[in-house]
Amino acid sequence: MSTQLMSDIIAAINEFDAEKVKSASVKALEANISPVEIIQQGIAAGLLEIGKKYETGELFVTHLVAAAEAAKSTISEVLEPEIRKAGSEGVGGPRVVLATVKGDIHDIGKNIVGAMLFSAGFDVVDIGKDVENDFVVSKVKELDAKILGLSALLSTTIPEMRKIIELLIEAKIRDKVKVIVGGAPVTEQYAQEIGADAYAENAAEAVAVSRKLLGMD
Ligand code: B1M
Repeated sequence: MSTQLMSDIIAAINEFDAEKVKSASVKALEANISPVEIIQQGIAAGLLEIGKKYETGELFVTHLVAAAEAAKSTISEVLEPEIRKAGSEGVGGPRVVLATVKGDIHDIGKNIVGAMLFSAGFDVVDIGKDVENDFVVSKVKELDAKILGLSALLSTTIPEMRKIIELLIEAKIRDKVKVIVGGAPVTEQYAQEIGADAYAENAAEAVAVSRKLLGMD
């Protein structure tokens, strides 16, 4: 049942059919599959297939856009509200500044990370995608953030993460904030290389490492 529903979502993403993605996701929720599982096993898996077809030249950027739109509407209208509803709504929790780095407009993963952190009680300030490095640092300072979460999906944009960490050092606030990095091309090793505090492979891990870094467990 659950495998069939996930296959339906993957197929709907590959058909760029937003209504089908939505109805299959609602069915999956009704079958007690968690919104996070629906995103990971269904929607993200479908997008991964689209990405592979783009890489081999079978699909074009317009297809990436169409698949992303089909995914985004279901996530924002159906699944994110479920994730947020289940949690403690970020009231009074440690503040997190979240951004997709400069030059990068991929924000589906970042938004899921934000919803999960919010649901886990963090006070999430999402400053968007394609964000200038100086702006990231100024927001961390202004909001006295305890965590800075950086997302990047392009191998050409991950170097911005290192630059942001350097700017935090220059601004003398590196010791005041924990930096967590994530996104498909980012690895544990890269996180260490650039002096980040942690790497998280997915949204659930972002919550776990944030809690760990702040000594909340
Ligand atoms: Co783009 N794109 N894209 N794209 N796109 C990829 C990333 C790509 C891998 C596709 C491919 O070739 N196979 C490839 C990058 C290759 C590379 O650099 N290694 C690529 C490319 C090349 C491009 C363009 C350059 C195409 C072009 O214009 N020629 C262009 C770049 C635009 C730009 O940013 N400047 C581009 C554009 C786009 C769209 C705008 C059309 C659209 C994004 C829409 C949007 O986000 N609003 C898009 C999409 C949809 C994709 C794919 C197909 C799907 C990405 C996605 O949303 N996945 C992607 C293929 C792939 O990922 N393999 C691809 C689902 C999402 C839930 O997963 O974002 O990985 P993800 O997030 C996960 C984890 O990574 C992690 O947790 C999330 C949830 O579990 N995570 C974090 C993410 N951030 C985190 C932060 C954390 C912790 C965990 O802590 C802070």
